[in-house]
Amino acid sequence: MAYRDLREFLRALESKGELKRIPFEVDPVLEIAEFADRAVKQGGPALLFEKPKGSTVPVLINAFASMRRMELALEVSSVEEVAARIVEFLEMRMPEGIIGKLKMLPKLAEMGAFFPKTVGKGPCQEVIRTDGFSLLDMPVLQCWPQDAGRFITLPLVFSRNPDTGKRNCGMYRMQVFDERTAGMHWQTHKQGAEHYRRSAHHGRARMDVAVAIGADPATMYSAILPLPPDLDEMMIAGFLRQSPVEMIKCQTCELEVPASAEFVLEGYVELGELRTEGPFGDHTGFYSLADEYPVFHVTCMTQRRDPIYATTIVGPPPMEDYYMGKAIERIFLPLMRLQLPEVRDICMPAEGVFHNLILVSIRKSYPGHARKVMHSIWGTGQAMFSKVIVVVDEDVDVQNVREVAWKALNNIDPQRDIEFVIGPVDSLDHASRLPNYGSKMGIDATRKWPGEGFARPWPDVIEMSADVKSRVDELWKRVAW
Ligand SMILES: Cc1cc2nc3c(=O)[nH]c(=O)nc-3n(C[C@H](O)[C@H](O)[C@H](O)COP(=O)(O)O)c2cc1C
Ligand SMILES: [Mn+2]
Repeated sequence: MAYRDLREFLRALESKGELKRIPFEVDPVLEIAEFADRAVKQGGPALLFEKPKGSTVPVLINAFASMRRMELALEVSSVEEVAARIVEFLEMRMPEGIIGKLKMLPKLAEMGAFFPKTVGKGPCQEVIRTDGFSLLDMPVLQCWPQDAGRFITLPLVFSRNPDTGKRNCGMYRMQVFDERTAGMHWQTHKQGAEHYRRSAHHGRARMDVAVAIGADPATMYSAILPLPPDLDEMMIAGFLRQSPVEMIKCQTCELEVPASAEFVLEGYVELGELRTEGPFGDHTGFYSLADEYPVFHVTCMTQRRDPIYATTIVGPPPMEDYYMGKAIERIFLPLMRLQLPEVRDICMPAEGVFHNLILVSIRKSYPGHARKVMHSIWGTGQAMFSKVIVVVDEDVDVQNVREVAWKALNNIDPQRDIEFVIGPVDSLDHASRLPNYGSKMGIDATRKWPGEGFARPWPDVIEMSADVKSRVDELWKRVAW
């Protein structure tokens, strides 16, 4: 049964021993972040701060910060189950004959259950304020010492594509500037930024934006998924939770938000109005530099009567977002394999902070195959940001970073096997020659073939023969260690 809202998820975490309540006062300025960092590094539970200094609203952090909690969030025993469900749908074809078609009906009905549903009433509007509210009514964290201020770190930012009318929901952090305005940190490649550009193109003065904070976990999680433009995150959230997301109309703008949200900020960005945002201690483990971003003006704040404030911190890995990203890696592998069936597995190690390193194993079938895979990854959605791609043969376990380092470093002739390309890079890359533009590197660490001009024999990896191993298994028992 899908969680109705954040608090149902919280109860599930608590019943599984995955939540710790902190009953004493802790400061949302830096102190909560230090608790969260230590907890995640020690494999600790989610934390609920019942008395954040200066606020009556409890703070939830690290709710997704382990594979176990990701599984609880998505109500699966392994995130691979989500991948398997996706494969099942992708393989679904209209069967022959009337009986076959009848058998399909339950599946199609299940699909209908994904589409979001509009409701007239919802807990997120138990309290509605168009005046007399402040963003600082929420216990918004300052995460790191050099941060420019307090940042809302888990917001679900809703906007509409003015060309197609399609909704988007992305997670873009928001720096609180004052009681009614915040920075809108949608990076240039993200859908919110594209809607902003399209709105400007249409000569509009303003673009409506609504932000939900805290909802059922599948809905929250859908905001970070690297989906194609115009694919509704709320539909995918419905697929993940196997129940429609209930959406409610905003009070002051033409957008809808999840009815179960804890807080909703309704408002707009003024086209052309920019303000300095950052620095912010980012998920690269470095501060992202201050830059110009649009300003979000809040016209109305709605909330539950007894809201919980959901947040996270990012910083030196691994942090909570590593686990959210690891689940993306697992869930999106079957989708990647639709386009690239030769891909056996992929791994984005924590130290690579997603965009810096992707390890890919392939079943190599023709000369230059590894390079084709690299270019395909650079040409696919947010995988375009991959700064370093290492392609290995299918007998290398990419989940084992030490094995990849050992085999890949043996297998390369650097001048021959490393390829540089120029193109878009992640906005958070602080080393690129220009913001958002720089070079990327592909390493072909597969065995080289004669068809690739490699005439020498290729050696085998050293391995003991099976019969000797089993004989020594017996003898081994006679050695007293
Ligand atoms: C905790 C967290 C914070 C994030 N903050 C930002 C951000 O400030 N700006 C941004 O562009 N992307 C941020 N992201 C990544 C986006 O949410 C992600 O790229 C998403 O797929 C964008 O959705 P879109 O394709 O609909 O724009 C963040 C992700 C997480 C998990
Ligand atoms: Mn999107």
